[in-house]
Amino acid sequence: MHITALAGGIGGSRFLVGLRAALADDLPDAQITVIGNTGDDIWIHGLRVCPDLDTVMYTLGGGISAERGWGREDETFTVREELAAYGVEPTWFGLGDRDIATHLIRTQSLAAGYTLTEVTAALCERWQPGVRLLPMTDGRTETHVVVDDPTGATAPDGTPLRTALHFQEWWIRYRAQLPAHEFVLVGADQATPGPDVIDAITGADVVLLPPSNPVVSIGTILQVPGIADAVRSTPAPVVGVSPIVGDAPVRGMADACLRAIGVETSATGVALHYGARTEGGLVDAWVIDTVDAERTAEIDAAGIRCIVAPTMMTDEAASAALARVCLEAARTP
Ligand code: FO1
Repeated sequence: MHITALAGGIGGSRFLVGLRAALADDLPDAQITVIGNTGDDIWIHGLRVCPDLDTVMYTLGGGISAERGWGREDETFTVREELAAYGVEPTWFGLGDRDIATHLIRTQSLAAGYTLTEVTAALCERWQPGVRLLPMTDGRTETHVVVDDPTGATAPDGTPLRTALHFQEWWIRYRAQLPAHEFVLVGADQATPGPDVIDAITGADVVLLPPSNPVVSIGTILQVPGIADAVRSTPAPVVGVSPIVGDAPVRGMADACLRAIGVETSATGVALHYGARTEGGLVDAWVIDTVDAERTAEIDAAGIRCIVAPTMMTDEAASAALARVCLEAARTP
């Protein structure tokens, strides 16, 4: 059985840990392919950093910092401190000493002509995540966020000037507190899906949309030409999990992202944003948390089969239970 999941960073990785555990018990021969978001990728001090790929790899490989949800456990930041002592920017990016080894290998391998898909597979040889991790594209793409200029600069008529920040600067330096006017995936129009990405979606037995950020993680993956159409057309059932519980994201700042694209921050808002596959959208079924149970009828009315279940992934068992709910939803037409 082949299961393919589009995943971003921390929320997606937690779900994947549960999916892997559920399948190990229920379907030990099942294979999981993860299509990872590369819109967060950034050049930092000459190193190519791929936050969402690394979060999936480290989390499933057992090397993640449980406290932060990103980067390596037992991490130190000596190089970062030394760079700051030289006055080298950016100082706001938490570049960890252990993490640098990953970025050095990736940067050197890319410079030698290997693709990001090949480099990711090579890095996963060490971490053995138990899934095949595919970058959404091998092309260079970066999510940039259009905001009012943080310096307060204005045009002669007094209107605020707008500037585009790399997503990481908006997310880390400004904690997503600068209202985003627009998210732009730079390079999207030239991007092509990584090798095996489309096959992994159209050839899957189940396609899952974990509770990653629907705008800058899942949404970014869907912007690579061909991927959204593959999800719309795959013969496999497509099951998504709401990243919003109550009227707030479980973690991160998905609400800041949803507001920017005019989507209501609710389990219903995101479901309608993805749309029902029977209406040309992306999902057949949508798992919402028990606190949102009263939204079932409005989601069903949109042509999306709504399933109510606990979606807070407080530990691996909870994540596995959620994954089982998704797999069950995929089995029942
Ligand atoms: N997130 C932060 O909030 N602060 C950081 O300094 C930071 C550094 C960092 C370094 C490597 C990496 O792989 C991830 C890192 N993240 C940091 C998380 C990252 O910004 C997010 O995980 C994703 O880009 C959004 O999901």
